[in-house]
Amino acid sequence: MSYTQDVLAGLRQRYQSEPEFLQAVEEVLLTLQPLMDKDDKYRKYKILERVVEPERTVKFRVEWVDDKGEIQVNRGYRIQYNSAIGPYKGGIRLHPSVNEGVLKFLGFEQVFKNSLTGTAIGGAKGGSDFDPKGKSETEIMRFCQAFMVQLHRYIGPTIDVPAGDIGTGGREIGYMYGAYKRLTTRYEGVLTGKGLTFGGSLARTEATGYGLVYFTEEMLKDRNETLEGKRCAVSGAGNVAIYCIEKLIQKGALPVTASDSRGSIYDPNGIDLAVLKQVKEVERASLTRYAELVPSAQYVPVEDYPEGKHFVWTVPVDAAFPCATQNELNEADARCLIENGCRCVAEGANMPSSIAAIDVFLKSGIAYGPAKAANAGGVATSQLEMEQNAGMTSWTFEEVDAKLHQIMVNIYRSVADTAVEFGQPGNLVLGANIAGFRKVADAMIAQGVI
Ligand code: NDP
Ligand code: 2IT
Repeated sequence: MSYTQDVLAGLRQRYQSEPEFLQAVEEVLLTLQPLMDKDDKYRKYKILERVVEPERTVKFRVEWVDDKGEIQVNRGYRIQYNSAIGPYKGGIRLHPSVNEGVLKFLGFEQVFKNSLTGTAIGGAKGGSDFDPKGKSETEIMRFCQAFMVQLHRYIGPTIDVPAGDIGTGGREIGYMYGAYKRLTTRYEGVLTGKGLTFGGSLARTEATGYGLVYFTEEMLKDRNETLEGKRCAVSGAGNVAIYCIEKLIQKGALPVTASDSRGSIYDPNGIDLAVLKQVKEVERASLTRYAELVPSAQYVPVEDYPEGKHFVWTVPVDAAFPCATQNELNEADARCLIENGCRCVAEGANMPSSIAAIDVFLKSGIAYGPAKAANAGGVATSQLEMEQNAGMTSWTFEEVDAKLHQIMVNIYRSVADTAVEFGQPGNLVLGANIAGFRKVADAMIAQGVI
């Protein structure tokens, strides 16, 4: 059995109850074999066995009091996955589906994504099964404070720097930052995605979506194409989706869909960004509200999705941008996209495509940008926020955006070149995994068995 298969077999036995984690590891390990074949040192130093295990997992109880005076209990986590190339860095997810396996998949991906940014940040992920939906402003605040009562002991600007993810945006980061400061009496860059009046970076809000589109432009450039005039399907209606849509519009493309957990909207005239922002960022309402405000939009509730498919991937488009959550694009969705003429898929969400869907994309020869490369602009700009905090300075929007753009160009180049180096030009999955892994693995070897 090959080294990668051998390690995978062991993991499948040990972590049967963590399907998302096994899926993320399988996707990475299967593409690493050519590197293992080239250099035996990774096997000699047992790098795969080591890199799949988090350096440390912190689990804690989060207790808080709701508006009715009732005590609520949630489970909190921080998975400090790998610090070989820098302090732990990664978001905090607040969603009822959060468990240790989900956060392990996210942390594992984060290690290689952060490596690809070309900056010195290790990988981590955290979160809680707290459901922000239907909670009042004061309940959100009390939860964030209670979460930080535990988390503050384990983080710091050179130790571990959390940020946002699903359910954690600027509001939640603000409350967590306030709690950290009160508990530690330290004013320091311990979180990213902060408000602009207390150390946040301009363009961090936009960064993941903008970076995704910059990456897509590079993929298309290599095929002598641009985004101009392209019809695009986008899923999600949160931070990543909104700023992906914004940048697509700026580039002359026509995003025609968005979705949330209850349904999707399709507007053949193009999504009205101002209305989408009003509904999602200001009113925090469902997309049914968007359909009320924009008569040309069709609203399709989840119950009416075609059997086994996600509605947005059934709309004929030139390019698709999954920006909601993991496993939101399956094999049938992938086939449907391609049959309808889609020639480009770039992932804003983490692990949105199933392994079978990825296979369909790779075999079809379309431009396919995997998450850990395509959505790395968010964490890369978080690192720029850390840099500004450390230098006690702040840069203009244009400066940060220009650095983000250059980082995405560099990521594309290194991923595409690595695919060529290993004899599989255009396979950006292999390129991203090998390029991300190699730097971390070599740093681990250099630092010894610790
Ligand atoms: P948000 O919470 O801002 O938005 C998430 C969106 O996805 C919402 O529209 C939400 O719908 C929808 N969604 C979430 N879970 C599900 C689900 N289980 N089924 C259907 N729809 C769902 O999160 P972000 O935009 O920040 O994150 C989106 C994705 O991008 C995630 O995979 C995240 O890990 C990834 N990502 C985020 C980065 C960041 O900087 N924020 C950076 C890189 C990747 P509803 O409103 O109904 O809940
Ligand atoms: O998945 C991700 O890259 C994020 N949620 C952003 C992490 C960060 O530290 O900015």
